[in-house]
Amino acid sequence: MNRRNMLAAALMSLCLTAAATAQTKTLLRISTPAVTEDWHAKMWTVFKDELDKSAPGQFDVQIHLNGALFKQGAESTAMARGSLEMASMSAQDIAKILPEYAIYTAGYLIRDPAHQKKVFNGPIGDEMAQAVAARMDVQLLTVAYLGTRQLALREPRKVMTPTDLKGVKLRMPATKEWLFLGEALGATATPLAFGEVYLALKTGTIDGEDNPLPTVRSAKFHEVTKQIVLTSHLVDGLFIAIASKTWKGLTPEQQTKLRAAALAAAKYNDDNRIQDEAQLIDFFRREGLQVTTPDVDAFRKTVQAKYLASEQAKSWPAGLLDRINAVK
Ligand code: KDO
Repeated sequence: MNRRNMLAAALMSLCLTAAATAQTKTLLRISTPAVTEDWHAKMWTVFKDELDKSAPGQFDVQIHLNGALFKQGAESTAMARGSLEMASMSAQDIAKILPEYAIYTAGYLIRDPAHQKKVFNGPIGDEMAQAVAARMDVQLLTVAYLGTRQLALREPRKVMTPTDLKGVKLRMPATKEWLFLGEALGATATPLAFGEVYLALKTGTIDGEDNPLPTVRSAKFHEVTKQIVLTSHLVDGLFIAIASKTWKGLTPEQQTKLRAAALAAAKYNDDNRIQDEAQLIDFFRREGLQVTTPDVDAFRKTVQAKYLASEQAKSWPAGLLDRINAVK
């Protein structure tokens, strides 16, 4: 064999080895509407790094941000159909298929991040995870704190109680549970995908939007809003989820490692978001926004009353509300 042939043969065997390795790796495509700078986008890199360390060469983790692979809300169907392996799912995504769990979309239900962790990473959360696995073909691995949702308005106004939001076109994500929340707050809820919010605020198609403060900053909504109203109406969470088909194809050891990587990712997200939420009010004020505190008790009372009187409350599992409230 001359030198050139030897080189070609070496190259060929390298390619074959690479192809064989790629084939044996489990593909994990991840899709999220989150923007690059948001903690719940960055947490996926933590997930990937953890898995590459604990199970080297076993997984091919591909992260797709900005809703580039699947649009917001389409992830769970994509996972069930086998065209996506992982995503973060909201309670609203779950409620589309399991209306009884719309309870978790209710304003002023979860009290704070610690309450959220205890509810979802304990027996109450396990019940929902079992129902999700059975009916949606998706395994929920853990909850990640998305943050406490506040209002961001294009033009400043005095907002003390829900009545002050009358006529305000408040963008909400496009499902009926989200729209219900916007209306319960007293506003006119307007459905729009997350990726379209910045432009809609800029052009005035909407008067405001609701999101946790870290997202307001990472999606740069503060550039196109003048006031933040600290309603704290939803302690929001996302569930790190994997398609059941993928999950069942893993060895128990791989499942343990994958769950550990998901927990590490959630912890990274939670720690950073909680720290950010404590600091961002000053940041927004420095950026020239008004940050105001309404009568949160008035908002809580009105919103809770609307949920309790709603049609959806009739399908909440008996006793679940009390059990959630009793978690300390
Ligand atoms: C949003 O569209 O406002 C929302 O905050 C809803 C969440 O459930 C989640 O989809 C989130 O967007 C995206 O991950 C983008 O941050």
